[in-house]
This record gives sequence, C-alpha cells and structure tokens, in this order.
Amino acid sequence: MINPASAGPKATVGRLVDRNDFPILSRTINNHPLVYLDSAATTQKPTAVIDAIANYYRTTNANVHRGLHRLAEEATTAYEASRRTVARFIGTNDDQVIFTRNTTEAINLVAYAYGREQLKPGDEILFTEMEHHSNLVPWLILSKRTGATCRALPIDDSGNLRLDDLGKHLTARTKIVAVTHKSNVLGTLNDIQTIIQRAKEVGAVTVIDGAQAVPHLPVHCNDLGADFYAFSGHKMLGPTGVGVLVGKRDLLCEMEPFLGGGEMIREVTLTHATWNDLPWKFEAGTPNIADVIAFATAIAYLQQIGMETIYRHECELTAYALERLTEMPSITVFGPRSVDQRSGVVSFVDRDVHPHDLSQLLDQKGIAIRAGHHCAQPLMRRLGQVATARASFYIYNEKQDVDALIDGLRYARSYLGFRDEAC
Ligand code: 7TS
Repeated sequence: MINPASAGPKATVGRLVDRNDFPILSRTINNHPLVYLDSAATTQKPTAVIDAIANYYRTTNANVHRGLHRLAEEATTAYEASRRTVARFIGTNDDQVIFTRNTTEAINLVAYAYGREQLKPGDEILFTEMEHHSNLVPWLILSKRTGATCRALPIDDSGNLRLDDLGKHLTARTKIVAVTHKSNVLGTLNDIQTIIQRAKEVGAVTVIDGAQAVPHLPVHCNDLGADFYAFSGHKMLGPTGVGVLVGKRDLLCEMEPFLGGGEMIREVTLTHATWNDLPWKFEAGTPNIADVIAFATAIAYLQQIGMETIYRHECELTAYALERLTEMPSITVFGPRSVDQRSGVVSFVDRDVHPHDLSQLLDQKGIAIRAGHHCAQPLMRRLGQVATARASFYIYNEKQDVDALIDGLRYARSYLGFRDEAC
C-alpha cells in the first residue's frame, strides 16, 4: 500500500510509495537490484492492478453489454464503472470517454473518423516538431488520403515550442492542430491552453496527445477545452491494451464510426445500419474488458497519492538528475534547463559512447533506460542526433535511482576506456 508518511503533500525525492507494492521491482538483473528508469515507455504495475486482472477472470469473466445472466451484468457494471472512474479522473463526462487499445489507436480514430470526412485539398494540419510518431504518422496518412497539407511548428534550441511562430503556421486553412501535451523525449511541458485557444480562433479542431501528461500531472479535459484528448493506461500503472480518447460530444456525434461490428450499432438490416449512442458507437467488438476494469484500480492507486504530489515528486527527481548529469562533462542533456518547463524525462548523449552501448552497459548494472529515436525521428533530426539515451521517472523512483544511473554512466565510460576529466 501507499506509504502514508510520504504520500502527503510534501513529496520529497525520497520514497513516494512502498516499492513492495510493485513485485517486479524486487527482481535482480545481472545480480543487481532492478533500477527501472523506462516508465515513459511503460510503467510497472502494482499488485493491486495485477490482482484486479486475475480476480476478474476468477470471479466475473463474461462478455459485456450483451448477456442477461449474472456474470454478464457484473462484467458490464464493472466495465462501465471503470469508464466513470476515468471520466472523473480526467474531468469529463462518461459518454465522452472512448476506450481504445492505446493513444496511437485513439489518434488514428480521430484521423480516420473525423479527418477523412472533413479534410480536402488546400486544408492544413498543424503538428509540431516534437511529436511522437503516433501524433505524426496518422496525419501524414490523412494528408496523403485527402490532399491536405501538413505543417510543423518548430522548437527552439532549448527544446520549447516556438509559440511566437504560431501566427505564421496557424491560418484560416488550418483544420486540425495536433500537439503533444508533454514531450516523451525532452520532457517539455507545452502551453497547450494557449495553443487550444489560438486554434479555436481560426476554427481548427485540436487533438492533444496526453500520453506523457495524464500519468504525471493533474489534467482536466473539460477545463482545457481540447476537441480530442488521448492517453494510454499502461503508462500510468494500468495494463497494456487500454487507451482513452476523450472527445467533444458534438464532434463525436457527427462523426462516422471508426470500426464496424458488434455493439456499435442500433439497428442493422441487410442494406443499412444505424449507430449506437456514445461512447459505444466507437467501441466495436468485444473490448479489453479485464484490462479496462483493472485500469480503474490503477487510477485509484494514483489518486491515493494525488497527481499534484506525483508531479512535484517527478520535478524534484528531474531537477536532481539534471544537476547530477551536469557533473559529467562528456554528457549533453537535451530540453529545457528548468523544471518549470519540463519534468519526468531526461534525454542525453555521451560524447564518446553510443546510446545503445550506454543502455547495454547500464543493463549490466541492472539499470533499465531507453536508447534510440524514441519514435520521434523528426525531433532527433532537429537535435542533430540519430539516437539519445533516455531516463524516465515515475512514482516508484527515488534519488538513489538517479545516483545509480550516474554511477552506471561512469562505469560505462571506464569500461570502454574513457576517462572523465572531472571525476
Ligand atoms: N504519444 C507519446 C507522447 C508517447 O510518448 C507515446 C509512447 C505514444 C504517443 C504512443 O503510446 P502508445 O501507448 O499508443 O504506444 N511513447 C513511448 C516512448 O517514449 N517509449 O516507448 C513508447
């Protein structure tokens, strides 16, 4: 369970949760305790979430929305209760929460069901230079399909969006503005309120990729006012295979379905079909019932700690990591210098050691980071890198994990015969 002594408002870079809640964290890797610094890829799961999945299959398993027997009713009730939990957590209404497989599917849903109907040659889609491929490729496909043009809002050298350039890129032709709430590479927290407001002024629809934001800070969709907002459960203690699309009701109502099949219909004849109400119109076929239900347990776990506390904890860890990394003259860190503008993710390169080698040598010490292009190739090009090493934090990380990372980086350099002038 969450350690009440440290889960209060005064988060420190010490312990926020009891690591014993996460069985995987007691593993050793290459005879070292696991130091998991890859939560931006996916987070580890607490016992409560693992148990919720097993309990569902042990006690309740049935298909939802179709059976009239007891198990079917219980499964449907639990599935819809999870939707309510998500809706409250994210600050929206139940019927505006559509379960998908992940963020990627949620954004594709918008690109297909909204974009293909609405866009035509001459229209423009605006995304940014720091997008994950999930919020880039669906728009490239859409532009190929419709003849619309894609434009990218650039970043500055410190890794912030060039909002001063917005006026140049946002015009009466802009129909879709697709922006990440927080960068998975730089950790930059974008001023999406301003972007949403400016997009509204030109009548463009906004699609916010919240995959790296919702797990890490308080997000209230209705207050933000985005037309579409997407995120993934597996990046916030939940099981893989559950994503969420939050959409404005009027847009969701006017959109055609994304997938056709069972449960998304009202009536079907051999020549015609009409659609179910929201949100089921967009949930064709048997959904990922067990994992959706367990996702509510993940949210309950996060809520016990509090999203504000989680945000502060990660800011402190990020500040500490930035400070410790600057001790190493061979290391270059990307992204804003200050945790006012970033959190949770630190990408860097070593002057002498390829990120893949760094990752492998850190693994020898039980430390898991990610190395590569992080599904953000245009951003890598902007940074002048083919790959970076990336450490990312979550509620179970603490200061000692950052210390282990620094020791591991020093070990990697000395293993390969490089000397660090400053140490
Ligand atoms: N958007 C952002 C900003 C992301 O970081 C990711 C995944 C996605 C979308 C896609 O999420 P999915 O759940 O649909 O896969 N990011 C990462 C990452 O940084 N390392 O591995 C996956």
